[in-house]
Formats: sequence, structure tokens, C-alpha cells
Amino acid sequence: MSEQSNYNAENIQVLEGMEAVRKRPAMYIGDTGERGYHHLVYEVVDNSIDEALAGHCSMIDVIINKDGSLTVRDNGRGIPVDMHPTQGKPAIEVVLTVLHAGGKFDGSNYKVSGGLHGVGVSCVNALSDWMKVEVKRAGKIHHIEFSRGGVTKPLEVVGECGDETGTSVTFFPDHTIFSCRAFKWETLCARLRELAFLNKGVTIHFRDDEGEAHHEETFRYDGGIDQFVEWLNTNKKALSPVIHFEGEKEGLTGMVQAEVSMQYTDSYSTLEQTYCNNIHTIEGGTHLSGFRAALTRTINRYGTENKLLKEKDNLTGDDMREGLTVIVSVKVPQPQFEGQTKTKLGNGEVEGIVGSIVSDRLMTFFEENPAVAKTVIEKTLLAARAREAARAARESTRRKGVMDGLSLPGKLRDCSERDPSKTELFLVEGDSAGGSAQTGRDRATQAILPLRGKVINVEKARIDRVLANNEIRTLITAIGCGFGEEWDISKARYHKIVIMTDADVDGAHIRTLLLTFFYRKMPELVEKGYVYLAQPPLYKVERKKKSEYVLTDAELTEKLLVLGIDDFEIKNKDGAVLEKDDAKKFLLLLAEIESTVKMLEERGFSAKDLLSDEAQQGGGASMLKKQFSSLSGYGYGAEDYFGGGLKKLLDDVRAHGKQGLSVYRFKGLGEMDPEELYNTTMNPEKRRMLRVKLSDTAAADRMFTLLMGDEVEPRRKFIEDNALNVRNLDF
Ligand code: 0RA
Repeated sequence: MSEQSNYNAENIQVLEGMEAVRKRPAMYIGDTGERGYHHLVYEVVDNSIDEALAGHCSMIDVIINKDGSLTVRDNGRGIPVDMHPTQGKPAIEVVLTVLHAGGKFDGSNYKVSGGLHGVGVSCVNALSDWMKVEVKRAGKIHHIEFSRGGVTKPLEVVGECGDETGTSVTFFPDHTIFSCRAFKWETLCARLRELAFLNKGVTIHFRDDEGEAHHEETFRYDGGIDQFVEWLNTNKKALSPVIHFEGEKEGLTGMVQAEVSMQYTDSYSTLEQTYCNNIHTIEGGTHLSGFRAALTRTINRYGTENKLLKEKDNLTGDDMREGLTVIVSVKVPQPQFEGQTKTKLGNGEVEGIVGSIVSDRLMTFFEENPAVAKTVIEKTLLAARAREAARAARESTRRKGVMDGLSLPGKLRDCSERDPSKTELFLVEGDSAGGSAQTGRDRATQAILPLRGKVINVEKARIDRVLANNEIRTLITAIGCGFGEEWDISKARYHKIVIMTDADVDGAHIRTLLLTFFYRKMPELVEKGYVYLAQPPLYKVERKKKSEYVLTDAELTEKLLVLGIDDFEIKNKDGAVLEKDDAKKFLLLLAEIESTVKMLEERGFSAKDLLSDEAQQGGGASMLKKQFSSLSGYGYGAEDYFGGGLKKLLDDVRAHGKQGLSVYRFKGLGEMDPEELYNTTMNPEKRRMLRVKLSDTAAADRMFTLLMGDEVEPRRKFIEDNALNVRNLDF
């Protein structure tokens, strides 16, 4: 075969490969929604992390650009740019257009970090509307461009770089393939922080240049996963220092490295996060079972030898993990991922390798720190006793037939349908709302459970006290899955459990207590997406006998401004009249400023003082500064708002919009009549509901500890910083 025809044959293969990815993107990156969209970033970043693991890269920059594209830049060796020995084109072109060629050609390190799917940067290229890559290598800056996986601008030298090296990849995902439209700061932050913890010493700098908010954050943790554990435990009270183990052993496919960091706290919950080759193994696997077995074995042995434990104490692994936060991170040359979501490590030999590293060194730690060992074992014993007490209580109620679903709680107004995929359970605060919900509901598919008493805060109570709480017992019985050791998701009596509370402080409190309970004690309900929040309207707006319901304050303001705006002429500072759309934007901005100022003043801050003080950077101050900087686009400043006519203009337009309308604010669900409650909040055809999702276990754990735990000061600070930002309270 001549060089030429060989080249053509290779080229056809390349095009076919890229086409295959574009035809079945989900096969390569999981899905084409929000997850897949962000997965593209992880694929690219993982290549830079690989360079760092190989010891050639210390800095990674990730930038969301103004146009919505994203850049990943590192100071590694740079993707090779010389001619590929067999393919007749530059190596960089091969790396970026041939599936699975992205890895190092020498196969030297753990090339899987490519996230869950390990598909490599060529897939990202195939799924990008365009991609531009710049490589600094051998003194020169090289540049190449692609579109949808094909070269659009061949490799060329565009400059000199001295002895600098590195790779910069910029890409814009193909919006004909993805349903997602933008990168999310929080989502990327969580993963980049995690990568920085898992790869100590690497600096990951993240910046958002898109939109109004210019976020920026740098992650670098020289303490690695020890610092990860400290970060997870920020708002918990520690009962032990952070204990660290690491080691390596020859496995079936090469050297296996294992690293474990753990710390006991006084919390009643457990947080175990495991990783293989930087991939979060959500379903656990052999590294987790190896750790658990070793922990149980070592506590039993140390406790028995030192007469802290007796045979009859009968501890379970769960008891020994109460209050524990642990990170297990392993590096395995050829990992096998199993399970429903392919996030369960299968390599058998890893169990023994992790187990032996933990057993040996934990025993030594206990022997050298007998006071810590004693504290841990005492906590374990308390957990075991509470578990026994809860079991005894459960036995006695079972004998009375309360927990087995045969006898449902008297307060439950059940539905007639028995297929759980068609049924919904509404948890309603208080009797009057419960009454309306009960009358208004669809009896076939909607069940109502009114909650009367206080739901216990499970963050602050051990299991025996949790199970003694009447509201919790009623909930467990109504839901039907049992609890603790008997938990069985397949017995769920409803696949939608809807929290329906008033839009006031008490309602928010009850909602948080219920969410804490579900997240801590029935996490599978949340994982499966069975938990929802109802969205009852805040206002009823009537005009000429026609009524409309409005969900939020912001929506009401928008409505009134739109109705009122027509009879006004709105000008910017230099007198130019604003077009209608622009005028609307301007008024909405004034309304935002108004609500920020009001919120700050309710909390005892003077908005004017905050604005003039450079040093003020809290959530409220920075939001207000941003809003006023948008206002300056119209030529106006703070003095025009506070002293001048802008505030009055807003009031006038709103008052005008209100003419001929009656606006009624609901004080609680109970005020709505049954038909109204059904039509606005419960009717599947018309309602809006929020599904509770769990996207980031680490963040969720920190959030629940912060909101519901013992430490008062960090909670106060959090609420103050985020009072304006409740939209980000996304569990
Ligand atoms: C193939 C071979 C080598 C490095 C890379 C790829 C590489 C890829 C990416 C992607 C983003 N950043 C990257 N940095 C490096 C080894 C090069 C050598 O041996 O000098």
C-alpha cells in the first residue's frame, strides 16, 4: 500500500469513529443532558491530571469563557506534535481524532482517569461544535482547530515560547447534540475541588468569565485527602485526629496503591467516600468492603484485648462507623467497574490490599493513642445500645401490627390505587391544610398525611429517640419501606413523596426537618428521586373576575411592572427614551435593588453604608454592588436611587399596574379552599413541583450538618452570607 492510500484509509476510519460518537453520544459519555455536558470538561481535565500524576504538571487552569466555551490549560509536557510513526499525520491530530488514542503511548500510568467512561479527549472533540488546541513544546507554540471531530485548520506553528511547555484546549459543545446550554459553576467547582483533594499539590485555578458574576477560585491541598476529611468535618465536633494510612502492593494487573484518611466525630451519621483512579465510586466495591472489614476486625480485636468490649456487646459494623468520616482512594492499573451505574469497583484483590494496610496501621494507632481508642469504642457501644433499644421498640410495635403495613396510621388518608408508580403521598403541615388537601385531592392516586406534632431533628438524635418520635413512626409506616436493617425500597407504597408546607418560616423549618430525615435515614428515596417539594402559590391576582396565581414575589413584581409600564416614558440619565423591552429590564433591575436593600435593612445594615465601604464583601454587599454596577449602564448611580426619583418611579409603575387588580397574599395553605389547593398545587396537569436531587454527597453532608447540627456560629454566618442567595441552596 502506498503512503497516500494508507493515509486515506486511516482517514476514513477516523471519520467513521467520530461519526459513531456523534450518532450515539450517550454510549460514550453517559447522556446528552447536564451530566454529559459537564462530563466533557472532566474528560479534558483528566488528561491534565494524568500529566500531573506522571510528575510533569503542577498547574491547571479552567476557564468558562465569555462566549460559553471552556478552556483547560496546563503546564505539562504538551501533546506531542511530531509526525505519528504510522498514521502519516501529527501525533496531536491522532490524539484528538482517534478514539482511545488519547492516552499516553507508553501506557505507563493509570490511564482511566478519563472519568467514568474513560473515552478520552477525542470524544469531546467529536461532540464539540469547535475545538482549538494550543501546545507549547520544543520552543514553539503550535495551533490546530477542529469542528465536530474533523480538522478545520491544520497544525501550524504560531509563535515561540522559550522553554515553556503545556497544553491549552478550548471547546464549545455542539448544541445540536446536547440539551444543556451552559456550564454550571457549582457543578464544576465540586469536581475540581475533589480532584485537588485527591491529587495533592496540584493547583487547580477556576474562573468564570461568562455572564455577570465573575467567580474565581483556586484549589490546592498539600494535605491531600487528610484535608478532604477536615473539610467534610468542618462543622462537626471531632472525637479523634485525622488518621492516615497508605501503602502499595502488587495486584493482578500491576501495582495497586491505596490511601485512607479517617476521623471520628460526635455526629450520628457516617460519611464514606471512595475513589478508584480519581473516579468517585458511588456504589462502593472491593476497596470499601476491604476498609469496612478491617475496621470491624481491628476495633473488635483491640477492644477485646484491652477489656473495653465483651462478647455480649454484639457490635455491628454500622455501630463502629457511627460518626465516622472516611475517604478511601485507590489507584488500580486495570480497574473493573460494575453495578447499575458502573461505579462499583470489582477488582477482587483490592479488598485484601486495602484491608491489610488498614488493619496493621489502625491497630498500631490505637495502641499508641489509647485515649482516642477508648473514646471511639465508647461511642460504638452507645450506638449499639441505641440500636438494640430501637429494635426492641420495633418488635413491640410489630406485635401490635404497626410497622408492617397491615395497619396504616389513622391519620393517613390513603388513595385507592395500589400501584406505587402511580401514587403520591402528600406530607402536609397542620390540620386545616390537611383538611383542604384531603377534600380537594384525587382520591384514586393521592394520599394525604397531615403532620401535627414536631418532626424530630435526626441530626441531633440517636436512632432510639428518632424512632420514638410519633411523626417519624407515622411516616415510616405510611411509606412502607421499613427502617434501618429492614429497609426495602421495593416496598415503597408511593413513588412520589411530596412535602407540602406553608411558604413561611415554620413551613421552611418543617421542610428542612423532613429533608434531613429523608437524606440521613432513607437516602435511597432521595437517590431514586422519590422526594418532591410542592410549590404552592404566594399570591392570588384577580382582574375582572378572572383569577391568576403567582408563585413568588419576583413574579408578582414582574407582572405588575409589565401591566403598568405602557403609560410611562422611561429615560436613561442622559434623556434617551428606553425601548419597551429595555424599560422592562431597567424596572426589573430597580425591583431587584429594592428587595436587596429591604433585606439588608431588615438585618440592620444600611445599604448606603455598605455601598460606600470598599471592604464590604459579604453576600449582601457584593450582590448590591453588582446591581448598582448594572444600573450605571443606564447612567444612574446610588444617589438617583436613594435620593432621586428612581425608587418613586418604581412605586408609580407598580401602583399603576395594580389598578383594577386585587392582589391577595396567602398566609398559609389552610387559607385555600380545597379546589383552589388542588388546582394550584396538587393537580399533576397544572402544578409545578421541585424534585429533590442529590448531585454532590460531600456538599449535601456539609450542608445538613451546618443547617441542623450543633454548631451555632457557622450556621449564623452561613445564613447571613446566603440570605440573598437561597436559590443556591440546592441539596
Ligand atoms: C500523549 C503523550 C504525552 C502527553 C500527552 C498525550 C498529553 C495530553 C494532554 C491533554 C491535555 N494535556 C495534556 N498533556 C499531555 C507524552 C508526551 C511526552 O512524552 O513528552
